[in-house]
Amino acid sequence: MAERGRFITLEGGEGVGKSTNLARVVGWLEARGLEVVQTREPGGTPRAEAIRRLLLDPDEPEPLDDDAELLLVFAARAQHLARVIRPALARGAWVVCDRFTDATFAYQGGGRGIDGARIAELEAFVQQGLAPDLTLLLDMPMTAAQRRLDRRGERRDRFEQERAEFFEAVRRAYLARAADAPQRFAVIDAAQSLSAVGEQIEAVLEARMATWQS
Ligand code: Z5A
Repeated sequence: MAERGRFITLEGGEGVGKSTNLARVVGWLEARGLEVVQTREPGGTPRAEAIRRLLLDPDEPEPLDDDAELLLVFAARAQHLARVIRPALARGAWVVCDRFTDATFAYQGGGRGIDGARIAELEAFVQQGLAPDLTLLLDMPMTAAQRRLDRRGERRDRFEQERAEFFEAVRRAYLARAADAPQRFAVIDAAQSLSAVGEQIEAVLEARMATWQS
């Protein structure tokens, strides 16, 4: 086994199956005797979860300024890193996180149109060089993912109420990031059946584990 904990993130648009497959990743790692911390962004600590509620609340009538949204995302991340992610990695645990900074580049960058260089400045300030070891990008056409969410029937949060163009821009931004960092990213075809998606993910984990152990 690797000597230090690894940091794995799951990314992608709404309804692509991040939460569903996160459980599979955690189970796969735990079956190999690893201590795994399962977490999510925005959130992962009580204060960061409070910021998540501010970000997602669809009922707050006051519009949220794009820069304020960006800073709230990074405030939650700073708390999450300090209280959960860094301590876990330091003691050798593996961290599996539902979304991280690639979501900021996709949603606040691609979706809202904030300059990527400004996001990168905050990334450097908050993360001090810490980055995921592996990012599983679950990719599929947004219309099909929306149908999954429609079937689930839950109330839409503030992001989920955005227009189709917003989600197309988010998807393009994710794919551009994956193309820029092919060593870190694995792009998963999330339109396939649950078992086929799971098999793709396990194949990636097998291959990465072999690299990390060598
Ligand atoms: N956000 C941001 O703007 N900036 C940031 O930096 C960060 C986040 C970190 C909350 O994220 C919001 O925060 C998010 C971006 C913003 N925007 N939104 N909305 P979130 O991760 O909590 O929200 P989400 O993406 O909407 O989660 P989700 O709707 O739960 O999607 P999911 O986790 O990818 O999907 P799922 O729950 O696993 O699956 C959805 C349904 O499809 C469910 O009924 C499954 O049973 C079903 N499913 C899953 N896989 C399959 C397959 N393969 N076939 C058939 N059905 C399937």
